[in-house]
Amino acid sequence: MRTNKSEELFERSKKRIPGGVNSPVRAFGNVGGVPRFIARAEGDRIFDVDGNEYIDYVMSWGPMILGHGREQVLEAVEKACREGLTFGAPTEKELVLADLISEAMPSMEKVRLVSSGTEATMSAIRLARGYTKKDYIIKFRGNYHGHSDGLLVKAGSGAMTTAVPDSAGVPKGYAETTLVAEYNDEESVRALMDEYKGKVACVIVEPVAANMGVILPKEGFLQFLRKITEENDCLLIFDEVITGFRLSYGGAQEYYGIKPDLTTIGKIVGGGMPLAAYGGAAKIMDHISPAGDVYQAGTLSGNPVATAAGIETLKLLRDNKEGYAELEKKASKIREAFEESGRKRGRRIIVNQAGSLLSAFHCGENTSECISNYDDVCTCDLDFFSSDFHALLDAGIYMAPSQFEAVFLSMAHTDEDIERTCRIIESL
Ligand code: KE4
Repeated sequence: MRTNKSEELFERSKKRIPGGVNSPVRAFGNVGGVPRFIARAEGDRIFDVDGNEYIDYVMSWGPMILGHGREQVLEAVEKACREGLTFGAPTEKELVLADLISEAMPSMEKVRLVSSGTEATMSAIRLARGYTKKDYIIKFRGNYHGHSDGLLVKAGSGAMTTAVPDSAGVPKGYAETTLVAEYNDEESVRALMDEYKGKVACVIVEPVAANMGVILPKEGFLQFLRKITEENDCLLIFDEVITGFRLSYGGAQEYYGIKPDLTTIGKIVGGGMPLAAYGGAAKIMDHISPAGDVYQAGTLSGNPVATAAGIETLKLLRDNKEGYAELEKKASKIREAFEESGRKRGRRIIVNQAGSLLSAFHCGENTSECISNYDDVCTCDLDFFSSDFHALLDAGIYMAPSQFEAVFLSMAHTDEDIERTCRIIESL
């Protein structure tokens, strides 16, 4: 496969852009090789600058659930562009989108539109602290909520109760009020709640973890979080930036039947444009400026082009909810192909799947029988993963360039392309 144009662009980009990319995971750091510079996309396909064509299973990390270039979305965006890219003033589209979000996820009685998932989670955390007047937050090791300082932390080895910054530039003081628990480990949450009794503002969780690969909540785990937050008078925040409109039209909260106090969404809700949101009960959200004293703002928040894309995307999903069952069936075929591929090679590949979200964990010799937390993920064989990643890429199958990400399908993935993908996976 010729990749010299991507190689040349990557070398030049590294001289102008840190790491040659505008978001780290795109640099193929986990798998090596040349990141493909993409020229265009259509349906379930992407085309790189060397003219290579791939079936796309990244779908821009989740937003493109309808596939690339869905006509109705493009038309709405083109129309909005002609009416004006941005005004910095309220528009009817923002209300239409907020109504659609609230109708899909009734726990989001009030909604604030922002421009990225990071902004949504950062603002929801500030709101939880302002509303409860408490400072500590609990997050889970291996959960990713964007790159705001207080969320960019994970427990240091052994120090599971106070975090150490995961990134340079995050002052220790910023991380000290971030407590880190273990995903699927109720005792680790209970211990923190007891140790910091009366001081915890919220628990923020990915209801299905998808940033250490896909890890499903154990039976009762989410219900436990709902109960222990109510008992401790703190808020439960569902970070549904990935699961929102992905697991089902109503997201994980509909899929699992749990009502969080606050929800953050992104990706799909913007239809491929920079748009995200956070929301919850009016009694909480009315603490947000200018209604209340928790400040949050944004020049391009709810801009007319992004809201046009989001409105059209949600309407198409709302009016085609049976598409989610189809999507899950396609994902199951991919899961079965990866499992078969491991069996044929005498290797273990464990695939976790929730709805159409899945990850194929390439097991190491010490990997346990199931992958249910961060420590399990760390036993995977990253060389095995990256060898399969590159074999698939060379065969025209574009999967996430990291063992710690998810496979994203779209409603544009044809049965033929799914079959073709399965054949290639099984031939690895
Ligand atoms: P953004 O700021 O990237 O829009 O959203 C941050 C975010 C928040 N919450 C969850 C659960 C997320 O998964 C994300 C971002 N997801 C990654 C993919 N794992 C985005 C890809 C990237 O970082 O380039």
